[in-house]
Amino acid sequence: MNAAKENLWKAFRGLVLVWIVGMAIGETLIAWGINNWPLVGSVQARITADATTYLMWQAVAIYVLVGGAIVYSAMRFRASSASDAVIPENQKRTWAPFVVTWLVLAIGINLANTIYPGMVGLEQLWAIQMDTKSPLVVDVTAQQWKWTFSYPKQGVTDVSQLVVPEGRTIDFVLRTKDVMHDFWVPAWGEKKDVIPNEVRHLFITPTALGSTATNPMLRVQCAMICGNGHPLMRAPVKVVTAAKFKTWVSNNSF
Ligand SMILES: [Cu+2]
Repeated sequence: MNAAKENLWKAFRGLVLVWIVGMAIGETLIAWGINNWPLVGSVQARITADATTYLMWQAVAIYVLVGGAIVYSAMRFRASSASDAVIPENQKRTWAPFVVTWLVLAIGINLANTIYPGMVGLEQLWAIQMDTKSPLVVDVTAQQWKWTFSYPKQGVTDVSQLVVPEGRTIDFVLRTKDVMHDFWVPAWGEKKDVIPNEVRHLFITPTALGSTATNPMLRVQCAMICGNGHPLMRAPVKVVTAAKFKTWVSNNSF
């Protein structure tokens, strides 16, 4: 092997080492972040959290590779004097195999991500919606700057607290009296814009018991700037057992 090739191998091994060390640090941080995820409180949130996690693992690997190559090259191939600054002939040409590999990899990764978690995840979310035989219907009315909830089948109307049972899919029927708002319970993973003159649906299957008092991730929060009172446009949430929900419906208290 000639000296130039030898040097290239050395550089390549160095970069691989940088990548491994960078990955170890980055992926450890990600793992720590996942263990401290605020609250995954619905079937749907599990799906979106898994997708986010998968993309984060991947993003760290690519970021460390690209960032590592730049920093590593800048240090290893630094010109130490003015005479060294003459660019060698072979560095003025594009190395076709590299460009082709890079393009194919980039296209491949993007395509793969479109399929998983993209299409697979959407399919899972839609399947829950399609498979639900008798969802609990909750009418949600947004207005500047408050939320009101009604349960048409239970005969509960205009309550300011959202009470839902655990483990049952809920069909939130979203309407607004004025401007655009956005229905969002952070722990449930999904959110949906509420648009004037439209009736929109969001299907959620809560899996975590709790309330706003014990975990602020369980609250309704408007997620679309809608005027002065927007940051305070929230409503308390209570996720209870099916039995407790029944009691609440008949007594309007627990
Ligand atoms: Cu708002």
